[in-house]
Amino acid sequence: MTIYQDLQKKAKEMQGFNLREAFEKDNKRFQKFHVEWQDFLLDYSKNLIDEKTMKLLEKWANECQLSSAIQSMFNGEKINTTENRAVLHTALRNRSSNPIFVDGKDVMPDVLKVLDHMHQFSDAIRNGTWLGATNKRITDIINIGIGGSDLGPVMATKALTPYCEPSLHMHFVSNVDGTDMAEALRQCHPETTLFIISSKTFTTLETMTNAKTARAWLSKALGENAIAKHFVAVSTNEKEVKKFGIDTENMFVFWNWVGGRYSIWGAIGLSLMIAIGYDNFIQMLEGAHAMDQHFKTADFKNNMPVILGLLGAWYTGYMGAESYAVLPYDQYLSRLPAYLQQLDMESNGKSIDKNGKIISYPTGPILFGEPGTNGQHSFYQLIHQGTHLIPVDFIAPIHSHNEIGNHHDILLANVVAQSEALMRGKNKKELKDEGISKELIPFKTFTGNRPSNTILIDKITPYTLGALIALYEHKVFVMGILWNINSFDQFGVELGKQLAKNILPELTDKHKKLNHDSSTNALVEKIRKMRK
Ligand code: G6Q
Repeated sequence: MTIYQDLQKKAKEMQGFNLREAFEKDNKRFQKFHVEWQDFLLDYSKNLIDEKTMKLLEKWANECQLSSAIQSMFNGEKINTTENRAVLHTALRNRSSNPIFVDGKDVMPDVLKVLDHMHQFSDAIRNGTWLGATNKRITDIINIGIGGSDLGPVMATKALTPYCEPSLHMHFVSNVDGTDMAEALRQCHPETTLFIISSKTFTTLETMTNAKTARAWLSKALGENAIAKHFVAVSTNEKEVKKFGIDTENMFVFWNWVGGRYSIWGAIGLSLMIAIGYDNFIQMLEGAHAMDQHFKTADFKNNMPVILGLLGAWYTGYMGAESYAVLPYDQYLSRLPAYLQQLDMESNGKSIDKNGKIISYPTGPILFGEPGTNGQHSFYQLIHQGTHLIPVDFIAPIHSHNEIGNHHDILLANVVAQSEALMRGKNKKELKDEGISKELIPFKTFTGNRPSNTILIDKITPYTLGALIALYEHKVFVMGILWNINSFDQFGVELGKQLAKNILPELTDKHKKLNHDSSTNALVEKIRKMRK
């Protein structure tokens, strides 16, 4: 039997598995299925697994040569085969003195040079030695970028609010919808505003449109000569940056071996570094680097990203789960689900394997989430009583940055209670004992047996946030290896960049002949007519 057949057989067997009974029968269940690493505890005992399941999943990982795949990534091999690129976001946070080679060249000197450039610049903004064109201090920073050039800084700036310099106001403009830009500009004054144009390619329609609008706004107020003091760029494309009119002295570079959604660790993190300061930014890199070491060296049984990846692939591939929820019990982590949505769904939303063959098994799940306890008052209903199997990751810091009264105890009580309720459910007998009438019992019954991981972290700090993001990056990597897909390209996203470019001239030029299907033609015609 192949490992896939073994796992299928095991999944069938697990149809009769009951989590509540498993806990009742084995008081060492938590002991067996949890890992502690630094300030993190991963409790994965409330999953639809037994020891044999984990053994088989590990065997699967071994058959896929996960260990050597991990080494290949860290060693800078060109594992992004469709784009012939290395995948080295880990080099951006390499805090060891070890060199990392791409095409025979150690990339670390350049990585450190950019970090140093970011350090100088962010310090100058923070301490007021960098002034605007009229010699005023910068008070507002607008990061213009989208997707991977936006979501990381947005999420982390929010997550690390307690570490942000309160006199600096951070804004993030991503959408080409003029509202996004208009609302940011409304809050800013040209003399005290700095724009960071963040785009790996420096050709993305949304970002370049927003950047041009920002430039027009600024030069209208202060003149073209003011641009140099109010615009910097983060990009891999020096030629386009120059063309836009930004001094390359004020360009922060990165490289094509950093994927957009993995780019927060380097120059794309400039806005974040300005907000939290260099030392905190380095702490974030340290945390991620520590997680990298854990991922590289821990055996699979004690390896957090490996365990999360194996479980994720188990539910998607064998247990029929199509979606998956990430539920942080920390208001500062409110953008984490959106960030992970891109990380997971853009990386593993693939239906072609590494050999170019159509895949016959399910891959990347649909990820969603909201902070608790808010989500409890809306979509948790479906997780508790709906017809879908939705594995959950609960994430909670044990200490809050805002320990007011008993708020945090209430928050923590909720997260623990939710995982318990999903696991145990509530049966007829319990409902009867509570005095629930016979007619209502079916409605108030909870089947339980609904899986969750709980990740407890001492506190959300730059260090632990870095480790947490790296944990999920590596989890996604593990799943990609198990499914034999390239987690590092994104042709679906690139398609979107092309399509609008074709439609745009058709909307503005009403004489252009339309050659689409009847629906697309009609939509274009309607818009042309109404926008006269
Ligand atoms: C990330 C994606 C995508 C990308 C944006 C922005 O992995 O490829 O989200 O980051 O499309 O691209 P630019 O940085 O080139 O503007």
